[in-house]
Amino acid sequence: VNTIKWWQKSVVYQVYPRSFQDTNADGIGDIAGITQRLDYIKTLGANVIWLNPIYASPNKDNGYDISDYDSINPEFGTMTEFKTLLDKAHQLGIKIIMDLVVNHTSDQHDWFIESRQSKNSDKRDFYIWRDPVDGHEPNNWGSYFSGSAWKFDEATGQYYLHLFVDEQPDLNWESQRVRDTIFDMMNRWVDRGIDGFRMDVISLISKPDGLPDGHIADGAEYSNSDKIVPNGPHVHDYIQEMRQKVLNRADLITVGETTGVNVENALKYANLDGSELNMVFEMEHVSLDHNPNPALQRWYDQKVDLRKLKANMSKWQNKLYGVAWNSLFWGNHDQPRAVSRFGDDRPEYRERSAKMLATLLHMQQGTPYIYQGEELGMTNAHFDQLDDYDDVETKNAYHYLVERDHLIDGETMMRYIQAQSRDNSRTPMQWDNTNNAGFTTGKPWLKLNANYPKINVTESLKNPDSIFYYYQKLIQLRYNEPLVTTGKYQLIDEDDAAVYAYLRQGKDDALLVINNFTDQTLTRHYTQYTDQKHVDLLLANYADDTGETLRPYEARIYKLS
Ligand code: TEU
Ligand code: CA
Repeated sequence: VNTIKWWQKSVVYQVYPRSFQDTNADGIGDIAGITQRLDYIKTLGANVIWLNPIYASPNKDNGYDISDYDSINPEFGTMTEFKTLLDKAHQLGIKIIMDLVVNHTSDQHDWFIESRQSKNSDKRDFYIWRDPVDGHEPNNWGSYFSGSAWKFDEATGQYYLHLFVDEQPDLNWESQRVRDTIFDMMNRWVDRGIDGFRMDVISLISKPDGLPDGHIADGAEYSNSDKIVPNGPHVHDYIQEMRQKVLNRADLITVGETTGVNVENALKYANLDGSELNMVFEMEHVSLDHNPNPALQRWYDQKVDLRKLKANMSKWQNKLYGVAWNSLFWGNHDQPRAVSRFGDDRPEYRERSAKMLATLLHMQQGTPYIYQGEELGMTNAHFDQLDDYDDVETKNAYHYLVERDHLIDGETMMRYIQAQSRDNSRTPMQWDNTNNAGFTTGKPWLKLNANYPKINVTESLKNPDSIFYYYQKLIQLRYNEPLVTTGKYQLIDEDDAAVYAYLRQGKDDALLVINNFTDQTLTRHYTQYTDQKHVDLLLANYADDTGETLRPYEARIYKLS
């Protein structure tokens, strides 16, 4: 029997520093702003914060292109300010985990600058260089952000691999020197007192032997790297080595962002035997609503069929039970806003459906992650001009799919961008109804969502019935009710396309969680589970209990004993 670890009972709040709180009127959120708002996160009840990258970076991909792992990007502040943030968080009982981006660096990192100088450079093998094949790219891999994953470098007549933008060259993890350099860097962060790492695309660090071509979908120019690169032959060796050389030094929380991972891979990455990471971010449940045309990947605007979502989430709940651990999330800085995507952001349903989604997710087994503003029910940006978007993935996709390859017309693409763009979740945090929502007194780096006068922290804290306070209760329930952590998951009625109901079974008790995923009033009987039981309503998103009648987006948690 596994003993419960602190990170299994934790709730993580994700802060996207750029968009959280600006304190010096430059329109960019900063570290001092996070420190200022720690009390807010404490009030919500999360006990861990994950910070998106705050390291030195030319910002070709908002900090995911790092030019110096040991310094703080001046636009966010200084190392001293970071230490203050860490100390104050610790005083409040909040841990801080850092984003670790080591699949690639910035092309402005010293290592790459040196690497590209000559074929004999001391750092040449820090990156993945290949000769042209028949005058073009070494293979047909596409970048996650459109176009080829290879860039030709005139200076030495070779291509380098970049799975993301050109300015994000991939590191060569096959080199022991690269690995040790990274592990040393991680150790310096552990020494600075941080509490863990969220490891960016860690499933991509080991490339398949021989870098073989992938399949090219109809209409596409390059193969989808996500189908060929993830979970390479040495990835588990590398992570186990990291465990030995870094992670075992402290009681850290580690979460691997594992694009392209399935349950079988996750059993290794996130095994409870402690040999690799604590948990993963898997992408399956946030890919079910992607375009059926593989050439268009995420770009689409249809909602997921609830039966598919149930089948997928249930698979993860069941197969990891007792052997591995998962994280639970609806959104992050790469995903659209949860309430707009999985719920219903029309004014009459927004709050109810946001609470329903939270119930559905937070009562599952795993460690929940709340993305900033989710606890307010912040919605997609609904920008209608391409110019209002900043995200490189979005801009590149428009350029390639519409302008270059003519796979889709501009109007349709704008609809897809409104549904799927990463900027939907990157608009500044909505604190109050003053100018720019209290995020900045300057010009914000990205436009705010126009609904901030209504949807903001001040409003939420005034209203005892707000989404915020509902999240607060869910978090307390996780801390106080062991079944939330340990109960065995059991899906009820997989064919029900409107209601997502499940049990978390204990030895003599259980939780029954019921979620109406629609705007309809429905009738459902769960008496076979409640018969002969003492039934307690622990939490619900309507004030009264109408029994077998489920109102639009109604969510209930019962304790059966
Ligand atoms: O994202 C990795 C990733 O593969 C996807 O989530 C991707 O961003 C997109 O959603 C695919 O459609 C991580 C970071 O979270 C992201 O912000 C970075 O841009 C990326 O890695 C590169 O570092
Ligand atoms: Ca600032």
